[in-house]
Amino acid sequence: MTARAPRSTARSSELFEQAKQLLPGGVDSPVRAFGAVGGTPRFITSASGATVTDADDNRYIDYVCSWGPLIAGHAHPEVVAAVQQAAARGTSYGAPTEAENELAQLVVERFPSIERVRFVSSGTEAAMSAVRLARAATGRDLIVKFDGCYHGHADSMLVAAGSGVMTFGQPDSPGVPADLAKLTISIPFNDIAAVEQVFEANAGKIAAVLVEPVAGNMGVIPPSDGYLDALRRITRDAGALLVFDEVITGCRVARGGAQERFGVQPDLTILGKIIGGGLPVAAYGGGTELMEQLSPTGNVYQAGTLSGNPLAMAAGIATLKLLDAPGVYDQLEQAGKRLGESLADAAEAAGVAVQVQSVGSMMTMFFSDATATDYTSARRADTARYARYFHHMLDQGFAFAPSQFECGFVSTAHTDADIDATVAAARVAFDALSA
Ligand code: HOZ
Repeated sequence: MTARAPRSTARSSELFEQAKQLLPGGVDSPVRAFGAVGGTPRFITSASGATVTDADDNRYIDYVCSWGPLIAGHAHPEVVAAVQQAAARGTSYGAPTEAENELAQLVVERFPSIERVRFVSSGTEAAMSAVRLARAATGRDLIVKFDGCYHGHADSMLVAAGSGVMTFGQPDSPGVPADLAKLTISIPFNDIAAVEQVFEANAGKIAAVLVEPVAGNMGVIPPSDGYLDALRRITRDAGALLVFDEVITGCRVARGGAQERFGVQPDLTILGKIIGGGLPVAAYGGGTELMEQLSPTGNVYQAGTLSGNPLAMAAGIATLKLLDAPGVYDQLEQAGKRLGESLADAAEAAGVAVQVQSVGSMMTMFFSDATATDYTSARRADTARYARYFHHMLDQGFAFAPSQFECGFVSTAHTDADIDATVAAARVAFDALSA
């Protein structure tokens, strides 16, 4: 299915006006409101493979992919069938199911650092629970994170955060008690000296370092050479836990996530998105001794009515099985490379300064003349120019994230023809920007 250039946004506009009378800002998650790029968010009515269709019957090649989970494309027949079959057997039991064992098995065989896994319903919940476990296990309170990294919206994590809070230029949120925020120390990403200093200044007090091993919520910023190894060494020496937030990178940048790709094993891993195949699932996992400190074996409490939900487990199992087909990760890698390199060439030919930063099938094109290595350099990107590019692409039927500071995703449903059509549209966009 190809993109079809938008004819009208009348119905989406009408729905957005209606939504604003019902939902704060008309949305359930801020970046979707198009605040950073202007214009009307498209209300989606259906999706299939690499495309989404909106309420005005416009069709877009989609690089948002529900912000990452849909690595096999929208409404993959095997995922849909698995969810339908599960739904027919009941939508939730509040009791253990075999499907939880099956998805857990698929997770632990992919991530050697994970011997036990606990399923929850969102990345926020997983990160919040991982922090609680890390504090309990170490008997320490301080958490270190990195400016522009995002670990969901739990109070302790909304400190110099990325994602929507970065998009809207408000890295902290009212409502987070100062006494709680002061237990989170945020320092620049990709700066080993800053980590050493923070451990020196807070000896014996740091429970954990949380990191997106490839930053994806300030746009894609890969770790510099040796950075993740340094985090591993410093945390181990200090008796602190290293927590990889692989909500985006897990099962994406390699079968076993960033920890496989970069060869660094964390103590705890936070997963989400792909392991739920587009349904609300996240998880945290680690070694047996650590994870068994959770209730009911241990006394660190965390629970959830919809945890391990059978529909969500079914979608996750079907998705992870699809990813085990031969050559899937090579295909994703090649598709990411084709898109990234072709966009960079097209921008250069048009004289538009961009930095295409990608790891496998996740990518951000920063409108900037210098590489983004951390929050400060990411922020130098020209967001107004990104907004113009975004709308030129949307108008031609290609949907990217409505913020400079998010990533785009390629799925196994994106064909070479889709990517070539995207690059042809980008040439038009770049020419318009340089005119
Ligand atoms: N800013 C979120 C992704 N990093 C957006 C999630 C959503 O709106 O679905």
